[in-house]
Amino acid sequence: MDDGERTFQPFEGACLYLWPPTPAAELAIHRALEPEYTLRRSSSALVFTAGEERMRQALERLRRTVTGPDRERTRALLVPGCARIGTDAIPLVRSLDELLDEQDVDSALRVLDENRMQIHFQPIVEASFPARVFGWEALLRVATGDGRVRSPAEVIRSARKQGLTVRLNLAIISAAVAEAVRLGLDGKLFLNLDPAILVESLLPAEVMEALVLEAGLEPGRIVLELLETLAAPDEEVLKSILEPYRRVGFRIAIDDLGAGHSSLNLMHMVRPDLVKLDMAMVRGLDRDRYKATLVGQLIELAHSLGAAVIVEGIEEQAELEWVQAQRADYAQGWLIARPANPPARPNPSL
Ligand code: G
Ligand code: MN
Repeated sequence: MDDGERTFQPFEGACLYLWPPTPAAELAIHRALEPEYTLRRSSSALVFTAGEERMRQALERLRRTVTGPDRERTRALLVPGCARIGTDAIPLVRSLDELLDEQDVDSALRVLDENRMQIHFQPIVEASFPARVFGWEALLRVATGDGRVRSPAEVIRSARKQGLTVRLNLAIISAAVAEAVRLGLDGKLFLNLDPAILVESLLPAEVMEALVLEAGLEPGRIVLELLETLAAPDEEVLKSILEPYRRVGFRIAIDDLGAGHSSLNLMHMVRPDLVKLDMAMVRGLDRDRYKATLVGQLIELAHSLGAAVIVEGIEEQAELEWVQAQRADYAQGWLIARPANPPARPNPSL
């Protein structure tokens, strides 16, 4: 990935070389860029020259209109400063698909290299004493560079595509742990992990343990949130994957329970210490008897299996009251506090 650096140095002007594999792909590229942008033809390539802003717009048009095999099979080379192409350019030629990914603001590689990750924290409180903090969920936010902050979904997707899931997760966890220590946060620290990391054993328990200890945190304070999109292998395999993390003291939570299809199945495979009920389950349940019954039963079910229940996404007083009445253990949501850094303490009027 060393050569990646060169491609997104800020450039004054650049030349984009494209080698479409077929006349149809060539046509798609012409359609994407013309008439606003003019394409030249060099001996074998289509060439487009522009300043930084115009190049960004052109890439955006290509991103929107050139799709599928045309995008994967077109070779592309971006030459900052339009220097003459020599043999040193060979390793920089990639598919148009990869080039568009790399140049995207949400490219995981760019976000990492440009240090645009921020960690926000949202308190998880005791349901019946919302002023009492049980722990904090670390949430990744990405600075766009123009002062705004975005949710990380695109960056996470991009990391998967660019093969950077481990690097991104490691960076998030390290930053979250360091930031929690710097801010002197109390209670548990909830970390969202890409399920693939665990299933493929890409960040072994020993590595995570060392990382946490070196930052100055007790592993017993860490809760790993697993998404139910966990591509669950069979039960025995999953148990043996999770075992080492439990042995070093991490707790396991199932995140977003009720948002997908496999939740109950996952529940029995993971035997979580905590479950987080998805906000879709919670929204408006004080006005919907059917939903209320379902959630009430889920809370009871979790309890009888020995898991504590966190209800997520609480936005209204009535939702919190309902959740208290159902004896959920913990609560999280905008009503209590929004994710922020510096973190916001729970709303004292609850
Ligand atoms: O998948 P997971 O549950 O980890 O996602 C948590 C996301 O939900 C975060 O991005 C957080 O900002 C958001 N969030 C937290 N509390 C609330 C809430 O009360 N309402 C809504 N709509 N979103 C919330
Ligand atoms: Mn979560």
